[in-house]
Amino acid sequence: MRLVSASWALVLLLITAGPALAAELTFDIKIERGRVPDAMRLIRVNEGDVVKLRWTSDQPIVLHLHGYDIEKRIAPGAVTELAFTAFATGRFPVHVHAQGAGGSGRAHEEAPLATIEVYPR
Ligand SMILES: [Cu+2]
Repeated sequence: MRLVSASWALVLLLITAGPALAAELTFDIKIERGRVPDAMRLIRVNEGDVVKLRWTSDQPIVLHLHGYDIEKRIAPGAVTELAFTAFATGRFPVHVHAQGAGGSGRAHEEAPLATIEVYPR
């Protein structure tokens, strides 16, 4: 009588070297008079990264991250975090939405405040 060798199981053992570990990335972004410093206008991350955008602004402003469709109201004097997992690749503009009457305004014709680029892993 022979036992079915367990070695077959070992032969079939797959070592799944998964994709490189996703990073957790934090960006501090300062808005002054509705603008972001040039050095912070393009934010590059990789697919799967956990991205935390920590905004401050000298005036009240509503931001909209397109694609991920996240809207955040930024009040002066406090840090507002906009966090997301970068599951979708591509270029995603951050727009300023008009405040007050009408809710989400149509500010999309203007250049984006910043752009998030998510690269495939
Ligand atoms: Cu928008």
